[in-house]
Order: sequence, then C-alpha cells, then structure tokens
Amino acid sequence: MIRLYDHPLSGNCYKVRLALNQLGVEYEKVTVDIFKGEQNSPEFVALNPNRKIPVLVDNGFVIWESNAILLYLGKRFFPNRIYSDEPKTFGRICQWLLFGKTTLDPALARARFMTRFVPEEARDPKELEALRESGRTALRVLNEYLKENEFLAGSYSIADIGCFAYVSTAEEGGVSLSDFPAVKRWCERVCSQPGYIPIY
Ligand SMILES: N[C@@H](CCC(=O)N[C@@H](CS)C(=O)NCC(=O)O)C(=O)O
Repeated sequence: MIRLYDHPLSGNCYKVRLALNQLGVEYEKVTVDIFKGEQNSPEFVALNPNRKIPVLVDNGFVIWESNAILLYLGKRFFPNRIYSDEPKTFGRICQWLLFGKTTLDPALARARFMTRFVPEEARDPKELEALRESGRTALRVLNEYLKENEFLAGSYSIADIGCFAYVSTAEEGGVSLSDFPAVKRWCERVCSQPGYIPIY
C-alpha cells in the first residue's frame, strides 16, 4: 500500500498526485493541515524531520522531497512512459528537476504563497517583487528551451511534472505567463497528457 501525506493546495504534493495518477498507481491520501501546524506533530516529524509535505510511504519505505519522490516513482514503476534510465535522458530529467527545485519553485512557489496566503499588510512588497522578478528570469530560461523542444527531456516525463506544478500556478502569484508563449504552449501539451489531473 502506498500512502501520500498531502494537502490539496500544495504544488509540491500536486506533482506526486499527478505522477501517481499518470502511472495508474492506487494510493491512499492523508491530509496534513499545514495551516494548522500538523507538520509539527511528533507523528509527522517521525516521518519527515524536515516537517514538510509531501511524504510518500511505500510499504514502510518513507521518502520525502517532491522531486526525489518523482524519481523514486519513475524507477519503482519502471518501465513506464514518464521515466527513462537511458543516460542522456536521465541526465536531462535530473537537470530540469534540479532547476525546478533550485530556481523555479523557490521564486514561483514563494510568490504564490505570499500573494495567496499572507495578508497584504503583512507582506514585504520589495521581497514579493524580487520573487516575481526571479520567477520571470526562470521562466525566460524555460521559454527559450521550449521554443525548440516539445518537452523537457525528449518525451513527456517526470521532468515536466516537476516543473509544471508551480508554472501552472504562477499567475496566482502575480507572475503572468503572457510573455512566455512557448511555456504556455507547453502547459497545454502537459494538460493533454493521458491521466492528467489539475491541481484543484
Ligand atoms: N523541497 C520540499 C518543499 C516542501 C514544502 O515546502 N512543502 C510545503 C507545502 S507545499 C510545506 O510542507 N510547508 C509547511 C511548512 O513549511 O511548515 C519538496 O519539494 O518537497
């Protein structure tokens, strides 16, 4: 049995839900109310000492960090259409998953969080604008690549899933996709993949 510790509004959890759905894997969802601090309960900290969702438990094997979970699922349910072990394709998958985690998500996820969940009077407008600008810089990199490539690692893969989550919610954080037409077309291609589910 696979169990996912999840929250419906979390982009990082959405990556895992989307991959599981596209792999056709049955799983059980446990909602962790991060707005009430349930990630700090002793039971949850025993699973993830870093106190964040998503956490996946596969028959007793516990793994956290969304993009690591995507790699795990790709290999665990190999062969499948969203993962490849071929060295160059695998390298490209890792490249974009790491770009997602180090460059795209920190800007876009944080801008979304501040815009949606932090009351206006408690926001630092300079910090928010800096995050949005970093998000646009990351989107420019993605847009250039997607002018020449349909997907991030050859065919549709976990690399696309990893980057899609916070790109698809960028506008909630005040980052418009209108200046990034190749990214918009890629989003449409991702949405038309078999087993696609929206974040909400
Ligand atoms: N690098 C982690 C980030 C996970 C993360 O930030 N999760 C958020 C929800 S999207 C969370 O659990 N926040 C609760 C907290 O930071 O206290 C990953 O990709 O899994």
